[in-house]
Amino acid sequence: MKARLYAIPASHPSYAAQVMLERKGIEYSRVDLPQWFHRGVLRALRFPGTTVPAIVLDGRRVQTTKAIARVLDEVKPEPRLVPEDPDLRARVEEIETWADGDLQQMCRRLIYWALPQHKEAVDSYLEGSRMLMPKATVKPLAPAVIAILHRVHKAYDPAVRADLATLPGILDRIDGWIAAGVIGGAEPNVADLQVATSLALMMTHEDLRPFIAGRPGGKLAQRLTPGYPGRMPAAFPADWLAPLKA
Ligand SMILES: N[C@@H](CCC(=O)N[C@@H](CS)C(=O)NCC(=O)O)C(=O)O
Repeated sequence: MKARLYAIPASHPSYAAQVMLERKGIEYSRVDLPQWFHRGVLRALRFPGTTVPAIVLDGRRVQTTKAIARVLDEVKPEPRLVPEDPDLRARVEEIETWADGDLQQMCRRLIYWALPQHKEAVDSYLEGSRMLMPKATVKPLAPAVIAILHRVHKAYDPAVRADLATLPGILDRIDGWIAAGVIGGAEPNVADLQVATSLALMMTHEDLRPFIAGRPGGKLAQRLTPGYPGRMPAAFPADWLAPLKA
């Protein structure tokens, strides 16, 4: 069994799919596509959707973190990504759905709010990527792509300020799920991977790392996502960070 993973550098769901393949022991190669141009490439590769992660597994095309996890459980049941126990499964899938949607998107807003102020940080997010095109051809396009994604993700001041205000409550909930044993076990499930990769991306913000890294959720993210790329210098206004300091 052999897989090819199509990703975008530093994409949190792409990293989740990568860890899934690694945990399953499935041989894979990773190809990083440049943001925005990835759509044409995915179309050319005959993927129906426009997002990464996207994998080709023995000729089968699968897109989205959720669908990839289920196909991997089907072709290689152990270790399980989606728990078999119905009660645990229900709780894990509820967290997975929230993280796949709201939490992933919050991370995108935070990054695309900060990147326009620190365009030089792009280099750090490309570290370790295996780009389809040479980095030298991708980097000059970064400012234009960042401007587009800032608008696409509506990474505007009120939304980002509200995100930072809700972050302490989100971190408390994550720590509660770890304490309850729903996530944070020895073998990660789909909720672990969704949550951990989002927290890993959040911790690339110099502003946010001190509030996350020492907590159970932050420790889980560091355990599951070693070497997650990216460093975002301090960017958020002090009063936006006040809820985290409280
Ligand atoms: N929740 C989905 C969404 C994936 C997603 O939106 N990925 C982003 C990268 S982090 C992407 O492909 N963006 C490009 C686009 O929307 O065209 C998943 O986990 O598969």
